[in-house]
Amino acid sequence: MKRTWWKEAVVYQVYWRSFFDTDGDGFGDLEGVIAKLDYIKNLGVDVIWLNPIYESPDLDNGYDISDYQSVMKKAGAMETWERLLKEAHERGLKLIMDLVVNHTSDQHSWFLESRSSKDNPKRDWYIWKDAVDGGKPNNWRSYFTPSVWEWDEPTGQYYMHSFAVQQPDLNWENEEVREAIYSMMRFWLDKGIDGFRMDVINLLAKQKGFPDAEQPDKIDYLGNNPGIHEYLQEMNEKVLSHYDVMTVGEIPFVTPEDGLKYVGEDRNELNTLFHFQVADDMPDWDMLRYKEIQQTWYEGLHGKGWNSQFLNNHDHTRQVTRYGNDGEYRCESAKLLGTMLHTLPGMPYIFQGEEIGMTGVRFPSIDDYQDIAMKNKYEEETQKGREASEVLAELQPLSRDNSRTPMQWDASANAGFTDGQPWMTVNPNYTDINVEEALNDPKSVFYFYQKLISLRKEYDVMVYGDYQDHSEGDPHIYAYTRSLGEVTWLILLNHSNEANTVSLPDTLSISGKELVLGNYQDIQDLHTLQPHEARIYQL
Ligand code: TEU
Repeated sequence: MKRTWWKEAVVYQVYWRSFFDTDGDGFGDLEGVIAKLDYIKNLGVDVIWLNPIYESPDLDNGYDISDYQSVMKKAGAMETWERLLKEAHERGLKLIMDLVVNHTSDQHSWFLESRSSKDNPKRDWYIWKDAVDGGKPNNWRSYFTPSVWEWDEPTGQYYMHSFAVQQPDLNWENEEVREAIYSMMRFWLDKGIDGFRMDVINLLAKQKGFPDAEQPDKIDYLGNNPGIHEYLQEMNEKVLSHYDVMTVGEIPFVTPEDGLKYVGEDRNELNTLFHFQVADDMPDWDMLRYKEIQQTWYEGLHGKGWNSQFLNNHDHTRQVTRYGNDGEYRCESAKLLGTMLHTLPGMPYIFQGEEIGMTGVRFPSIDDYQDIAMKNKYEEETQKGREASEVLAELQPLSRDNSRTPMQWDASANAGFTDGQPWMTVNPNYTDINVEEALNDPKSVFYFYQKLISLRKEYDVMVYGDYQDHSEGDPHIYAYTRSLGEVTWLILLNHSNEANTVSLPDTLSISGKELVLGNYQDIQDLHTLQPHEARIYQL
């Protein structure tokens, strides 16, 4: 496959509001990201993905944008953002921005105009429908509410929102909308950014005719609809192809077969994607399913398109808590998961704090939570008469706030994140798990990640090597090779709280072979992996 800079890159996601606060308002800010650029650089990553920083009422943490071309006051000023870009580039770091164009905030001037009257020129910029039989146009559910339709009394129509009521969906069928978005994209690209992470980009095209869904709760009908590829090809031709940038599309409900349509190199749409088969099919770890997902995506994209690897982000519970061991074997587990993500085919994404093995949280009361998705669901369920404590317990494990607690910098008050009152409660384990601690410990998760990333720079087998699973059917051990030319690497992972034995074919004998990296100081037995042990061999 053609070699490109972004295929070789490791991305670090900065959820700025929880990263580092420099002005004491309790929110992280862009100045805080600048202050920590050397830390990010030291990890060895190549690209920063910055969550939305645009002007916003901030009901969905910046994913409800009211002005695409200005910076949210909480984050800083345009001048600060420009300095961030400059300082990142000076350190050889690239910067990609979140592009949220399925919807805007209901406070965006476009929507204010659109809802002002039925004959406003921007009426058609959003999706307006008449009532059907005196009720909603169809039975579709939104991500955050029981219906995608919200009644607008003054103009007597419903508008569509795939997320919160305050996030109306744009009408991509309207050419003026598309041109307005393209011009906004050029605005940021001309400032010198290095690409976009595209929020729910496969939702832009809606099902023709808006028919009722057979299973309204299974909201996959919101995405991958006819017309989506025409929009993305147009966006590519009119905008992206004129810049040397990378794009990663957030693409829920996608199979490898459909995924290729978005990232196939001959398709001129996107470079790479986040699919959610792992997150959606595996509330808890399921090794057999995970291997199957890796296998089908590898076969689907091999030689034709590029995948991404991640297990957590600002929407998904921290990986050691959700999928690994955040107790006794927290460090081993964090290193094992890191080894896996950095050695499977595709670009690895690190979510801030992952590199020190940060964990999820369980707050005692719903009032301690901020996540609009969780709060709406809590409302919906308790209003049905369900026991509040039961609903809370059900929502806690996957609450998006698990990953949104402030970055733990040191053991001082508020984990060194802010001098003020943090916008979200700090995880109480910050006294043990923090950056200062990690940087002082040569055996920390941080230095292990640093090593993984530097190996990627040194050995292109990690990036371009063919993949083969040698552990099919094993529920704990994951053993696979990556090979490129003469070089073969064997990765052995024991994703278990118990020791387990590996059985390998003779062709993959590890005796006398070079151990490139491992997460245990001593190997007790060559063919027995200790709990959460991870090893990389060069054969
Ligand atoms: O998230 C969309 C989203 O919720 C899904 O991609 C979900 O993670 C997937 O279907 C797996 O279940 C994006 C943003 O990341 C999120 O923070 C925003 O709230 C949302 O879009 C709306 O903009």
